[in-house]
Amino acid sequence: MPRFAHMSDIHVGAFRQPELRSLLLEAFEAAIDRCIAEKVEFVVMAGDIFDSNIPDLSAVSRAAGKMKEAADSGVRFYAIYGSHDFSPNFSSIVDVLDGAGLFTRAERREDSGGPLRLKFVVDPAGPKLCGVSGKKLSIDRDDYARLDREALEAEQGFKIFVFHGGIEELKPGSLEMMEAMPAASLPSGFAYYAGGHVHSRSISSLPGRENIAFPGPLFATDYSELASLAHGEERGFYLVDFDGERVTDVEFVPIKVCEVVEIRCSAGGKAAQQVNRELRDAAEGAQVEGKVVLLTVEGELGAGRTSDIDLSAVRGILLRSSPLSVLTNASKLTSRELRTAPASPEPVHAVELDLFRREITRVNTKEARLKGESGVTLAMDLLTAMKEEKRENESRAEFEDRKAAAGLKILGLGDK
Ligand SMILES: [Mn+2]
Repeated sequence: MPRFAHMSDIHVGAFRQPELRSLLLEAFEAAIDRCIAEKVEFVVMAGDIFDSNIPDLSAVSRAAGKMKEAADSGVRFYAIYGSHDFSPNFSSIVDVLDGAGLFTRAERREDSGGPLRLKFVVDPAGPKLCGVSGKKLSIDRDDYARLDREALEAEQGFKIFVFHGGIEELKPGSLEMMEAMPAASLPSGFAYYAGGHVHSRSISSLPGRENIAFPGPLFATDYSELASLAHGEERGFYLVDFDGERVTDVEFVPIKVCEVVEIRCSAGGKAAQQVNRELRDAAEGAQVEGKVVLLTVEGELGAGRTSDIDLSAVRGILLRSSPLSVLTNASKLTSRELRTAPASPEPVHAVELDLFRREITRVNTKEARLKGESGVTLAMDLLTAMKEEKRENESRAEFEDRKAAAGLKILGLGDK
């Protein structure tokens, strides 16, 4: 029985730490090795193969080398862009690999501005693939609004639709804020819907649309996803058996490249020295050799400042037992002392407000909300949003996306 593999959201190039970048590549290599061993006809990659449009090139080179190895043993690759590796203005590494013949883009548009027509790519084993790439800030919403679904539904044969976006009816509870589209946006009657973008594994069927699958990442792409690994979440990809007409079996193939452990300390109501002591004790007792260690401190300190928490000392203790990597996260640590500090108006804030109030009278527009005090509020909100800084472990693309989305939301131009 012929089979194909479905992966997504691999995010090659994610993480600043070389050892984590390397683990991510190991996961990719293990997945491709398994595809070769299982003699898959082809691999469908549903977007976000890379963490940005131009990721770290040594990571790209290692990933491309593995794909070449698979290609040499007869495995074909079909890919679309995701919101991370797509760029509206610049070339993406996906274009480069497409140009080099390493994979085939599953999105073939015949776009003349009217209805969006897609062409099928026919794999030598018979399946017909088509898809819509994920783009930035839902430019793809317009694609689905214009999509000529009837033509795609009329096509005969074993069809796979490749897409990168959440489905409203299937959104996991943990991602309820995620922007999603109704299942009706997808053409009906395909044998398999190879989805990406949702970093949480699921496969489900809805009326008229069977096998809507999201494999999620092969490893992790940030701190919180590493934490889910520590708490037992499995990551991997789907292996799909098919006959000429339909899917006969879908198997989840777990990929595990390392152990991840989390040392979590709640600082709630405690003094800084006590938290330091607890952290040191936890670090002394932890079995961390050869593992990725996450050190999470959260909650509101009862006494002392957040800067009194000495994470580097705890890190030092952990490093003595040869872990693969130690990551710390105190982004949810606050202190009562800081919160009850006298609230004096921030001088910078006052200066900005004053400046906007003076200048708003010169704004020449018919839009009422851009004028007067509401215009000032809008300008202040926008300025605050644009001052946001890049978070630890956030990629440049994620950061830019987040910032642009925040700006559009304030302007009332998007709801992401
Ligand atoms: Mn992704």
